[in-house]
Amino acid sequence: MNNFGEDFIFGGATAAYQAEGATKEDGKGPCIWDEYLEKEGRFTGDAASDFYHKYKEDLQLSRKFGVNGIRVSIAWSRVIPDGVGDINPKGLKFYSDLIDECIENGVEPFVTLHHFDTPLALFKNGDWLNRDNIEHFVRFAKVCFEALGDRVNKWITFNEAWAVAQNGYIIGNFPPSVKYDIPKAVQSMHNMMVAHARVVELYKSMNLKGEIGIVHTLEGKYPITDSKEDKRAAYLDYMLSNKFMLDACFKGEYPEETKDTINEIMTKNGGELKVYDGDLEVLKKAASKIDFLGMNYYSSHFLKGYEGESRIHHNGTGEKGTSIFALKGIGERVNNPEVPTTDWDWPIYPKGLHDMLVRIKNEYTNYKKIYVTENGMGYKDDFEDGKIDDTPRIDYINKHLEAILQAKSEGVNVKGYFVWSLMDVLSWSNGYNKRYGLFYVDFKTQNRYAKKSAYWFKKISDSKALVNFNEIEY
Ligand code: BGP
Repeated sequence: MNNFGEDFIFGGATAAYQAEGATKEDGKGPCIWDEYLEKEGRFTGDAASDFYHKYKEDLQLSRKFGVNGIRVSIAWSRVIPDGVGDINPKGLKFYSDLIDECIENGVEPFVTLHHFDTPLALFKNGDWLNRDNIEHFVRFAKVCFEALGDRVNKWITFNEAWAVAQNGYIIGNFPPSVKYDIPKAVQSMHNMMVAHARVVELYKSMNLKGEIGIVHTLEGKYPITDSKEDKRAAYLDYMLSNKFMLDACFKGEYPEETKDTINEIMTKNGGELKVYDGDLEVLKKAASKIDFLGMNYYSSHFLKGYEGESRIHHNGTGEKGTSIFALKGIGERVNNPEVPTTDWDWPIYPKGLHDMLVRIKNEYTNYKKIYVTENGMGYKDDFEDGKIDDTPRIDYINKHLEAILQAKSEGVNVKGYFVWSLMDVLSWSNGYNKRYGLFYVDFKTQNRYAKKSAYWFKKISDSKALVNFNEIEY
């Protein structure tokens, strides 16, 4: 199969905090990242890619380069500055204008409600470990549905609950910078799954014309050898990072095997999962109503059995080969010499995308459709007089698109692909030198320049099929 289909979305993804800038403008309240990045002192999100002021230009560029879908997220603290109180009309107006501009340019908006940026006060209250925040989130969602639900047809509750949990409580490279606390990570994931389910319920009760789903980051987990220990490590990592949440969203329960395995991991790490009265009923109802799965895919991991204490070094600078990742009670992620990696040590493994898509189709037979909502390659682009030849990125995306076509030919219903990112944006734990965009952003002037990948992407979008990138004139 070489054709993606007439209605396939060829999109570009962004997120509010990474793109908008204007962190203190027009009544926006603070989110946790303002305080966290200031304390860290390496870079800030104050200007980011200035999408708040330049979104029209970005959407015109999208149209010009065949990008017919965009992921944007709504900054909760732009709409409700302290997360719980008064609504900020200027915040809502910004998103309303943005949506109108998307529609005018023929770029379908996929709108995420939570992309890592919990309002500061609620974050300090415990973020997703505080169950009261579920209610506040449902109210925020209602405000957004009421204001934009007439025009937005694709809603996403959460972006990557696993990243929120893993980075905040296990790796410690996201606020609140806790390390190795697997029990907190699992509890916050469960609470987010309940919040997700409540918002799905709410949306369906409002009889709006659109669809609602969730975005998970789904990384393949492969044993590095055929040994029993390595296979077990891959299995445990898969359970914790992928299956726990997929079961919550698409089965509406934690089947015995998932429950037992998660409990085993929790016990080894000195904790216990608390499932509150009514949680499972809420999950069950939403599982029958969810319209799509958004899947972010960058990488897969190769696992080795590991019996020691947790040990992690996060490579947040692009110094190749510096990563360490071993988790107590699970396993160790190791280098596979046959698989290339990015400068940030992310294995480049398109087969993992294919395998995961097929696995979803086989294990969650009630899934309706999948959008690959993020995929792309972090790269230190060279800017040569406005020319950015990013052939390695093109090669990366091309291979992942091939994997999607392969999965489609095996019957997986994939309806769209979003490059992370539309233009260069802030990278949460790396700053501005880890670029992903189809459009280069000069962060001093905020000028945009189309990279070679943008020209190639246009050809694909126009023909709805893969094209040879060696033939792209640039
Ligand atoms: C995903 C996030 C995005 C984006 C991307 C790239 O997890 O949803 O927001 O940041 O990863 O990650 P990074 O910027 O760390 O390279």
